[in-house]
Amino acid sequence: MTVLDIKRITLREIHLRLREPFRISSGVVQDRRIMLIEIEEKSGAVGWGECVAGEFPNYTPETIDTAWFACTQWLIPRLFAAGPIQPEAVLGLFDADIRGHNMAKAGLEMAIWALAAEQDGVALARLLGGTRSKVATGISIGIQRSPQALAEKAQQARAEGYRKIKCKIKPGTDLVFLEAVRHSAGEEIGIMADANSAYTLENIAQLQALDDLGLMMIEQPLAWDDLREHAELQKQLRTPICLDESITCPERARDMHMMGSGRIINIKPGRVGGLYASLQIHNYCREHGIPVWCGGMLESGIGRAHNVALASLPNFTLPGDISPSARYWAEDIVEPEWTMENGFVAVPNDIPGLGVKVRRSLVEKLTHRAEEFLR
Ligand code: OSB
Ligand code: MG
Repeated sequence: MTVLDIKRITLREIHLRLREPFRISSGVVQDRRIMLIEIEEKSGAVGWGECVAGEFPNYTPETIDTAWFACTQWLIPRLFAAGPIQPEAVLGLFDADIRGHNMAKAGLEMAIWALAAEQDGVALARLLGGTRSKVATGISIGIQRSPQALAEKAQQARAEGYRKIKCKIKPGTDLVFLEAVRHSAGEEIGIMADANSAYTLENIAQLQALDDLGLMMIEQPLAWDDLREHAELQKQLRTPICLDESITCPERARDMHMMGSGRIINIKPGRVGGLYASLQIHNYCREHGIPVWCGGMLESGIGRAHNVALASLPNFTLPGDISPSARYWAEDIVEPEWTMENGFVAVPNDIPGLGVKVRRSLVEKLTHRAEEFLR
């Protein structure tokens, strides 16, 4: 693998307004504050990454502000001190005595992967070992005002071709809401729920009541950092548990398997420290018969490019949260925008790097702060 000699890193914060507010059990977002990372090699080649941390620590402890701080204070200085580096080695470099801050680490690491693909003249998907030419797409629908409102959204998603419908739930907006979705979307399409840690073991009857809906899975019902109680719950639930928040590194994926805390993993590269850790989790799950799918964090077209590349790997056997650009943005920052056909997003296997061009002038226009680092 190519060794990269990094000369310049630029951090940018852009603001992108979602077409509609997105509500999960722990909070709501309308204006995304997104940190972009641009890395330039000695050769002049450039790679882009996106840090998926949100404005508030309601999903994991990180925020865009903690990530910015981690990048400027610890991670970029460490990268510059290390000299020429390969993408596979970046997370190891970062993890030595710098705990956590996975989304900050991932933003930089993923930009370096994109840079490596650019430098090698290969598609990022190919560089990662992707084998698909298109990836199946699911929609993630935020918590709605009423079961009817949710059912309408689900019905519309099915008509648009989505291959999976994920509904955000919390106690009080669960069973009746999901029943409405089942009725409006029909029996053929896979439906699942994502609780973002809104339940405890006290709610076990409420969760068992969902078993009869035949959901594909229920995502992260219990605490964001828990494995033990999820194992308790899985024993008493027919619906497979899929872990999201709890899987922060390959070791936690192994723990989930060993403890029986869940049967499916949602891999988000930002949450696990980047693409190298994502590959490790993917490989472990493949060896142990655990299906995985690629999660989303309301990314711009840059983060989406990384997710599409990752989801093209063979054990991503379930549809990912990889909606086309227009689902979230009036105007995306890449061209061409990401589109979906028949429920699939095409993998740009024949284009070197990310497979999309960053619209620099639009990025400049959306920028609220920027900081440049020269080596
Ligand atoms: O739990 O998967 C989640 C968005 C923000 C925070 C957490 C989650 C989500 C999503 C978005 O579900 C899915 C997408 O990007 O399409
Ligand atoms: Mg989730």
